[in-house]
Amino acid sequence: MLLLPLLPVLLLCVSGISSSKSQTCEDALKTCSVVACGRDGRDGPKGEKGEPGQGLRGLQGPPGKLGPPGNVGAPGSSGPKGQKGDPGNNAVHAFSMGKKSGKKFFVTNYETMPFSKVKALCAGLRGTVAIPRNAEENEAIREVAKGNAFIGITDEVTEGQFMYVTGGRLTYSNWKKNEPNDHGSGEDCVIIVDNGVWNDISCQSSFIAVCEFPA
Ligand code: FUC
Ligand code: CA
Ligand code: CA
Repeated sequence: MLLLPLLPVLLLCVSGISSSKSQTCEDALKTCSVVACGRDGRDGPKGEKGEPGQGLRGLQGPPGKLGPPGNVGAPGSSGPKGQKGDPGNNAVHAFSMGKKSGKKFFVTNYETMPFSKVKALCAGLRGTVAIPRNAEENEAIREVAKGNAFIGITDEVTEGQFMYVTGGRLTYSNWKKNEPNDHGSGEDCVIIVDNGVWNDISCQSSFIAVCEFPA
C-alpha cells in the first residue's frame, strides 16, 4: 500500500485517548498504542467577555489640605459685673478736705467767671454747679465761697420761673428782700451774697465758681 507515505503520521489509539489538554501528540505517542497526529487547526472564535476581576483595594490616601477659615461669629453676651473700684484720688482728696459721707461736697478755687463758664468748669470736673436745696447746704456754700458766687438756678427758660439747672422747680429759696427783680435789661442767673441771701443777676457778669459733688 502507498497510503503510509501520503499521510504525515497516522496512528490509531485504541486503548483510550487521554483527556489532558496539555498533552501533546508526541506525549500521546508514548502512552497510546494507536494515535492519530495532524497539523494544528485554526484559532477558534473569540470567547465571551469574562466577569470583572476582584483586584485588591488600594490603601487609604493621606488627609486633604486644611480648608479656608470660617466667617467671624456673632459677639458674645456681656460678662459679669466687675468688683467695685477703689475710691480714687478725688475721693481721697475730698475725704482729706473734711467731706462727710451722705453729704454733698462743695468746692471752689475762688476764680470768677460768667455763668456759662462755671457750668463748663464743673462739668469738666464731673460735677455740677453748686445748688443749695436747704439752709444747711446754703450755709455750706456760703462758707466755701467766702464771696458772691453763682448757684445753679436760673429763669432763662421762662422769665420769673426759677429752675434748677439740673431740672425742676425750686423747693427751697433764700431771696434777699425785693429780689428777684430782673433788674435793668434783665437778670436770669442767681448769686449767693456774703450773708447767704440770694440776688438775681446777669448771667454774663462774673462771680465765684462753686461746684458740687454727690453725697
Ligand atoms: C439791685 C439788684 C440787681 C443789681 C443792682 C445793682 O437792683 O437787684 O441785681 O445788683 O441792685
Ligand atoms: Ca429774670
Ligand atoms: Ca436782682
